[in-house]
Amino acid sequence: MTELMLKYFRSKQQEVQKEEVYDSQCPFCSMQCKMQLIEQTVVSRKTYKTIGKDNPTTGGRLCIKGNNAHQHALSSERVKHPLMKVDGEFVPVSWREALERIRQEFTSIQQEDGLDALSVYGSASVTNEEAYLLGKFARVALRTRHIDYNGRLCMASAATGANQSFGMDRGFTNSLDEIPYTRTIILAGTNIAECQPTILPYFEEAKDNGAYIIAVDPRETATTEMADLHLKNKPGSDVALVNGLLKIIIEERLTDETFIKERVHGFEEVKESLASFDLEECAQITGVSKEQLYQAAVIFGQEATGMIFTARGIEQQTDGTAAVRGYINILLATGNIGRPYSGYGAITGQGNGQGAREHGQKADQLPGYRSIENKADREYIAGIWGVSEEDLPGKGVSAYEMVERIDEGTITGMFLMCSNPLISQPNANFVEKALKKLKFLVVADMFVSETAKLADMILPASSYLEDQGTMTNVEGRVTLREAKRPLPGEVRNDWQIICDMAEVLGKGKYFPYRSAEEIFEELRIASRGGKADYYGITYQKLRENSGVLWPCPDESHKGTQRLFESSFAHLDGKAEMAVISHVPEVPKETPTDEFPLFLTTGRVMSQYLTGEQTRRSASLAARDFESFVEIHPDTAKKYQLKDRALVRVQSKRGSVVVRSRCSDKIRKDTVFVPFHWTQTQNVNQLVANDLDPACRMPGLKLTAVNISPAQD
Ligand SMILES: Nc1nc2c(c(=O)[nH]1)N[C@H]1C(S)=C(S)[C@@H](COP(=O)(O)OP(=O)(O)OC[C@H]3O[C@@H](n4cnc5c(=O)[nH]c(N)nc54)[C@H](O)[C@@H]3O)O[C@H]1N2
Ligand SMILES: Nc1nc2c(c(=O)[nH]1)N[C@H]1C(S)=C(S)[C@@H](COP(=O)(O)OP(=O)(O)OC[C@H]3O[C@@H](n4cnc5c(=O)[nH]c(N)nc54)[C@H](O)[C@@H]3O)O[C@H]1N2
Ligand code: SF4
Ligand SMILES: [Mo]
Repeated sequence: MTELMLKYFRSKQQEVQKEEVYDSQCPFCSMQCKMQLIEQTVVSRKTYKTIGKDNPTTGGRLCIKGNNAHQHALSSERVKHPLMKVDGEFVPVSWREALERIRQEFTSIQQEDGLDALSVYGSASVTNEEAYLLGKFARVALRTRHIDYNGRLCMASAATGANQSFGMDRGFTNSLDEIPYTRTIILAGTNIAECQPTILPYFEEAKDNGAYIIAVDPRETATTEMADLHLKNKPGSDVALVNGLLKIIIEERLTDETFIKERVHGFEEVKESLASFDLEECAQITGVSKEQLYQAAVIFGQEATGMIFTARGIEQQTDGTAAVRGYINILLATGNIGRPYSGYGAITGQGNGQGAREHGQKADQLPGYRSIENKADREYIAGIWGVSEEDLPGKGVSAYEMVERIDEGTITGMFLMCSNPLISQPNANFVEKALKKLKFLVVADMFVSETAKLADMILPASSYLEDQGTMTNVEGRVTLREAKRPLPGEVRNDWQIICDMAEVLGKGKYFPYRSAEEIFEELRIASRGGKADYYGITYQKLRENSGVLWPCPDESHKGTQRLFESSFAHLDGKAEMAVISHVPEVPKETPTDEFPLFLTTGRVMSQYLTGEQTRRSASLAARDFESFVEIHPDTAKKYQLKDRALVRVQSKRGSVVVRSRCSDKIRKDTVFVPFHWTQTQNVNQLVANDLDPACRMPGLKLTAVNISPAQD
């Protein structure tokens, strides 16, 4: 730095009259990068900057979304008062008025339509404390069976698959720091380069150390570019693909017989089921040549260690659970699990995608990954909550099925926290029609989201800078998000909003908490002895160790780096291989004359989910300010479409108009549209509502469509 520059910076520093530093974690993806917001006051103007902070998972790295996260949190569009809809317009009201109205409406709905007529729709972007409390609120304060959350659209198949195969579901079986030392990696339906950018150095290091990377994706992405071999398969063909790979591994005698004998059930049945599966047929279904299938299978089977990572590309399918189980089959058959540098990872999506699926927000679940249908589990949790077991409701229905119940008229009221289903649910036109039928919809959000516009009441919720609590990141590490920035206006923390609603409903004695930490202390006990055991974790321990990997059963326990080293979580300690069929139970949409192309959906780096947050950040919005359709140039030509022109993409259910981006990186039979935009660009108007029978997740990644130049 020159003398002149130094002088300039010194004088700049002197101008800073005040500096506040707020510790937090990124509000976006599952990496949960630790960060600091630096707020400087210069003369009377405030400036803001976000910087990364060192931690074991991301080492201080941030991606572009994290760098700009404060922009939406500080946006003038934040909802700062409760808003009540009066004659179609939102008017600010006091918390007292808002809560009293909620009491009246919820009480009358339950009197008229029954306890189960009220529903709760939660999120995996809230803290563990809030996810836990929302489950308790539904069962104890409302006494409804109907609670589910946005994770049903996200990770339900990964969770179900892991539970069925291993007996337990922590997304990553190994900590991230093992990745650099593995010999082979399969990345199936994941775009980590855009969706979890700060994870990349682990994979780059593996590559530098000589690992062979195989990617499975219908598109070339920044992630597949890293791969040595890219299987550019047809959308929705992953079950056939994994069956083909496993057949080759078995035929080439690359299985680990000792491991199979000692630790696995079901191998013989799987082997038998694959005997009649023809690899020519596999190549035809998947669109991947037999040579490439052999190359992938033999390299993965031969190497001493291997890891498989899956994400929404293979999971958001009506046979997503089967695909997850198929990839796990490969690991079990090759003995690549429970050992150093070998294991499975379902790459979590939302900030608390892992923790929020463990503590009772799911329709069939109680805290600590307990089951609402198991008598002993019910008794244990009822005891902690101070209610009787008989008073706990039973299992409810999944997120999309709740919308169907609303349409049928059996659910008539809803409390929705931290989600935007109008944009994120499939079959969006139906979802809108259904939500409009609700007698009373309460939405807790930071903004007037597309869904909040339909609400009768909006409650102003806090941002990541203002809401302390724990989040469980991609590797299963429980982390403490500090959040000291004062709440703006009348904004309240989500946990406080839940407690306030319980209070007016006459159930305040069950919700006496004064801080997130007090809730966590109860969660610890509620999870004790469960599969997701957090009992040994305290806020102090999280601060001292920068996070703890669960399970952590007692205070002297250091947390669990690697799962399944000596046994799996099923009762007899063995893992279960699964016979899976490439003919799904729920038929997939296949291209027809009328709708000849596959549509798949996903993400871009600068936008996050339904875009409510990132579209309010000037720096991020500027990068991608509108949706698009990625399309092969030959396909564009065939349908008389120009590059960068407006295109109508249409399915049986609706249509969107988006701009074409011609690229030979995508298959000729497939188009790709991201789902971050609303209204005429909301791609979920096109997507089918078929659900995976095992986990009730919609097949968001596969729709049959046609394309044409937009008229205007
Ligand atoms: N920038 C950004 N990052 C995010 C998010 C975001 O919205 N934006 N969201 C977060 C959340 S909640 C989640 S769940 C994760 C999602 O993370 P990912 O699952 O990695 O993201 P997607 O783009 O949905 O899908 C991944 C890839 O699957 C491919 N794919 C589509 N169909 C198929 C198929 O049939 N088979 C195979 N093998 N692949 C297919 C797509 O081409 C895409 O490249 O990202 C998290 N991180
Ligand atoms: N076609 C298609 N559809 C998809 C997907 C896909 O790949 N393709 N992916 C699916 C996936 S993986 C997911 S995770 C879902 C996500 O779907 P959603 O949950 O609907 O998406 P978000 O945009 O995260 O919505 C969060 C809302 O909560 C608000 N919010 C943010 N933080 C807070 C907070 O701390 N408290 C409160 N009260 N509110 C807050 C935001 O302003 C926003 O309105 O979408 C799914 N839908
Ligand atoms: S979006 Fe994900 S990778 Fe990017 S800074 Fe936030 S947590 Fe980290
Ligand atoms: Mo997600």
